[in-house]
Amino acid sequence: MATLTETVKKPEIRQTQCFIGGNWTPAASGKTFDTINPATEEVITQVAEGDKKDVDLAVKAARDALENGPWGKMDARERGRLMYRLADLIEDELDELAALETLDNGKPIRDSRGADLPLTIDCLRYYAGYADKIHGQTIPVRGNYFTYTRREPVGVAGQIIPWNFPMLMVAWKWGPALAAGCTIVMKPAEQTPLTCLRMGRLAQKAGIPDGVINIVPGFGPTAGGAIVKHPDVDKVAFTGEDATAKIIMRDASDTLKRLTFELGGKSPNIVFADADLDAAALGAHVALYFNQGQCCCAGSRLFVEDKIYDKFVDKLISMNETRKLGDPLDPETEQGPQVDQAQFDKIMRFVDIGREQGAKCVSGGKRFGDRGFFVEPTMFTEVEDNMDIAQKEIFGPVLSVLRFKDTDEVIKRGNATHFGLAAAVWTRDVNKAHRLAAELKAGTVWVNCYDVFDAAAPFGGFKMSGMGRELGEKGLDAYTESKTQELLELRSIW
Ligand code: TXE
Repeated sequence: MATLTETVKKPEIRQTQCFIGGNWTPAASGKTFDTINPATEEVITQVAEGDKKDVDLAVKAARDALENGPWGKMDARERGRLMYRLADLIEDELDELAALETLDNGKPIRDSRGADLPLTIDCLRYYAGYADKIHGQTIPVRGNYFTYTRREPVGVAGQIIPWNFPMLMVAWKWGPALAAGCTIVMKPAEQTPLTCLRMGRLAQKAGIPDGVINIVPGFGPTAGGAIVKHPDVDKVAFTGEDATAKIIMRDASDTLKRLTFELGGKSPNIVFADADLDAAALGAHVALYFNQGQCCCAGSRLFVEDKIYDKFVDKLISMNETRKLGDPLDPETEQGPQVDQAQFDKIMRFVDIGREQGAKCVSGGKRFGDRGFFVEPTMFTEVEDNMDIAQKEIFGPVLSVLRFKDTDEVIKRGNATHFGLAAAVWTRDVNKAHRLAAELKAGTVWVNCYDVFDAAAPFGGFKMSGMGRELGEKGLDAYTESKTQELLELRSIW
């Protein structure tokens, strides 16, 4: 990988204000909040702290852009063209945006350059291509009627996103919303507002009309809550914790908003003795430790078949020992800090609980260094199903390794969770692979691979891991209303 230039190491911070109706404005209250570099614990900059007043203005701008601006009348293909242009502008600034993402979030630059940015661009291009392919149907009803459906934009979409993949989450939300012709009020996570705001600027440069995209940085209960409760927001798309989704569901009930949720997980990653064990070990390592363990689909319950358990655990320990932690802007770094103090504290509490409940910590278990929110890659063996570290989402680099003996048993145990986001199975036996893929209750099941994402493949959760799907053609459903139009066929009367 090429060495980063000094400019990229210190990306310029250009947008820190609310983006409403095409204008960059301070919060109405005049308040700001600090955004922190998690690798150094230093303040990067202050960002406008939007709340209800700013959300009200943003919703008004979004409604106006939908009903009175050029967006509502624009040819679908032209909408797509503007989205392609946005993707191109992001690509032009790839290195700088990747550095900004790393600065604000702490993820290694090799990941922001190699994964977050390319996936962001790809997602926007995928949905740009969909803008003029959102079709209705003609339907042969009884009687002399010509009946057809049209898919209209759902309207003003409120979008609330987390901090673990800040730019990518913007693309997952903007892509289908813009393709469908909606307008947007987005709230980025308070930990990582910078790249979302920069994308607002690039959208403006791409020619996306004023008011189509509005961004209100701020906190959950205030700015987020105001979006959820606003009577003129038609739909809310949320990614984050299941506990927050429950609040959102209650807050949205008065206005009966359309809701889509992408929430947490405790995904089973199942390794059979007949698998390619080197590939499975690398897969298990990446499945959990990628992005500092801050992935909703992290393979956090690793089930390993009894007869290979010890050998497999040894392979995992040696990978943890050589994992390179440190400055996330160093292209060699594989693991950066957790996003903030709260996440760091939550993870360290789980490490204590794991020990107290009798699991064996065989790797890591401590803070790394004395500055920044770094946690050593940590692994527990002899984990039992009822322990907290096997039940709850830790969202950090803490792997729980469980032992199993046979297929029926592991399917049952794999499904014994209220989550159902992802699952994986490693085996050379094609029958076993198909059986597990069918019987594991999860939105995505990977076979002999993990974390394979593509804008074309729907993603989302069973059970308490979510509602609805993002990505793929399915991802458009949440942003369209189906309208049935019926016309009496006059010629049949004549
Ligand atoms: O999540 P929140 P947090 C999980 C993970 C993590 C835990 C807590 O286990 O440890 O959640 O993280 C906004 N009304 N995931 O506290 O609070 C908030 O401002 C409206 C899994 O960061 O759910 C932010 O923009 N909005 C996950 C967004 O919701 C509200 C990714 C997510 O924050 C709100 C992140 C409210 N009342 C965390 N309260 C995944 N599925 O990928 C908060 N928000």
